[in-house]
Amino acid sequence: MKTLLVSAALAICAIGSAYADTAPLITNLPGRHTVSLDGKWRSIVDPFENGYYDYRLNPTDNGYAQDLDYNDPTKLQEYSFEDDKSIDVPGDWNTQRPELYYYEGTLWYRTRFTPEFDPAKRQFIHFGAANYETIVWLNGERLGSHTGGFTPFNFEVTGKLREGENSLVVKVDNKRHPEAVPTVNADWWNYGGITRPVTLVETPTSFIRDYSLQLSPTDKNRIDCYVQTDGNQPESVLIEIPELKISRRESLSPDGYASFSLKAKPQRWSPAHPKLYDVRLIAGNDTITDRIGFRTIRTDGTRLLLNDEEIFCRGISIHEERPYDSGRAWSAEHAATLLGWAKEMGCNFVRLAHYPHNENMVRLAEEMGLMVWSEIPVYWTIHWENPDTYANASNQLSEIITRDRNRCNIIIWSIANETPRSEARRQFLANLAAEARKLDGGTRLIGAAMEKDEIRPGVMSVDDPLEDQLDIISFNEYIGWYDGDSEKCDRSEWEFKTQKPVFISEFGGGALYGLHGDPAHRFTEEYQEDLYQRHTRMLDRIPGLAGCTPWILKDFRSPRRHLPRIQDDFNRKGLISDKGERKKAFYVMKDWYDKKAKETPDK
Ligand code: GCB
Repeated sequence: MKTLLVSAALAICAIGSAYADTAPLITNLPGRHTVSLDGKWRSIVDPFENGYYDYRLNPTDNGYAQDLDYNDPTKLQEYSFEDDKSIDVPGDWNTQRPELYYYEGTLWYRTRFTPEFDPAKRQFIHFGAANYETIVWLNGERLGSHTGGFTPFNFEVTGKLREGENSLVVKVDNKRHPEAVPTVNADWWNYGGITRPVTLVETPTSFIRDYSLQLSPTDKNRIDCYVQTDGNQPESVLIEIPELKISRRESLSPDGYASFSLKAKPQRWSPAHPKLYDVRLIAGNDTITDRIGFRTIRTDGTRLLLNDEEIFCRGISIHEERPYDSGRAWSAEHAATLLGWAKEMGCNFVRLAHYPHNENMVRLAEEMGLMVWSEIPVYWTIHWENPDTYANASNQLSEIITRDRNRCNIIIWSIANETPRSEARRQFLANLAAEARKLDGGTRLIGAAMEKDEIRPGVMSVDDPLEDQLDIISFNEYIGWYDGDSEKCDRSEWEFKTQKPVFISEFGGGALYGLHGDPAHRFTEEYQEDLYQRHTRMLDRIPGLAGCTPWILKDFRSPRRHLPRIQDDFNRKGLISDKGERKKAFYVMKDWYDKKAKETPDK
């Protein structure tokens, strides 16, 4: 265990990669001294990237990043942030202005802010996420760049902040690329912009950058820990968990690292008792706080064991979209509504599809007793043979594990969704699975949304070599929607070669809320209701079924859905409409989950 944790910490120290020309990631922002930079920023829409490339297409820092005021008509200047429209940060740009609804390209953001800061301390600017490629300048000086739309990143600005007004300029480009992660084709809206909060973080010269406290997977009376500080190192770190009467001082190595174990008998976190402990870490002048839960998760044959007791995952898939107006969700309020709907349906589990969701979702789910499947956007036709594509996926994986490693409710890291089978893909995903295990210290399961196979007429299974890399047999199947009609559920039987928990990561079908008719007619609520009724009966016949996450909680925007008056740019497979109305199938799923909760109660 110790070696695993050491290598995890070393891996996340790696900086300056092509995908993250950033400072090493600072974790647990809610537990630190921070100032929000959110609000109304200025913007320039720049489809030809005129503010960045000169007319020979050479990149320059001398363009819009310089944020010049336009007040001297004798000089030639062809931009100004002053007269353009403002834009909310955080927030996708697509739902803020009608002309940006389909926009894919570069948009420049600018804020001017006057921070209170202590020049004797260190400062960082942290982004919760920006989709997809981001370059950042402070007072005209380039701070760095980041690639990937759903993970956090930060830049050190110590010694770069001015007393008085500062200019922060951010270029965000959400163009799709074949070699990117995700690639050009996906079934969700490519919301662009600074989609999560921007924060100024102030720390002492030496501070606790990252840490891990997780129950040992093999000993329920042991908490395995590491701490990584940053800067001129203090000699030791103090960890306190007052409720467990733990107060432990550990020496730090010359590079600010300590790895150790604590003897403890914590009450374990579970959906029925989502117990979290107040934790305090102190190193030198730095103190941070967190609330951390402790649990184990493992498999035994086809059973999924949370804290050594069998659990059935009553789940639902969720896209990160606002509950009532379907832009990118980011706030605690959005999370409370979405997760509240999941709870209302009887869920104890959520699949946060198809990319890492904002931290509010994960943290609130933890408090509400919802287990989480966390996913990176390795989706469909990724370029398996391209080493840059791998480096990009691996960077996103490492950033999300770094952000969320202390969230005990995450029990599955999912490394891919419906990817076409090939040897190159197998190798790519085997490497990612190994990385996830290493970074995580082995405290979670590895999954992926595979696809089902009809191995004989009417007999369903999964025949995918990727399964060898995974802890569960997790897959999407759309019997009754993409595969036959609803009655196919009645005549489908299931068998699996291996003894692992079976997890259906997607099934479902579309319905427009309020469209009623014959259960044989697609897109009526009755079709979806009938499909769910037959489906739940089929689920009852699947050997080793340990959970499922039907597709999906709420209708979501998709550029692939063009049926007028029914889809209108929405994927209608939600059990709840884009306006928050429950469709009939919502209640079918709720009834089935009520039954499952009686059969396998949460402990
Ligand atoms: C899938 C994908 C999901 C789509 C869904 C659909 O298999 O994983 O991203 O949105 O099907 O509705 O077609």
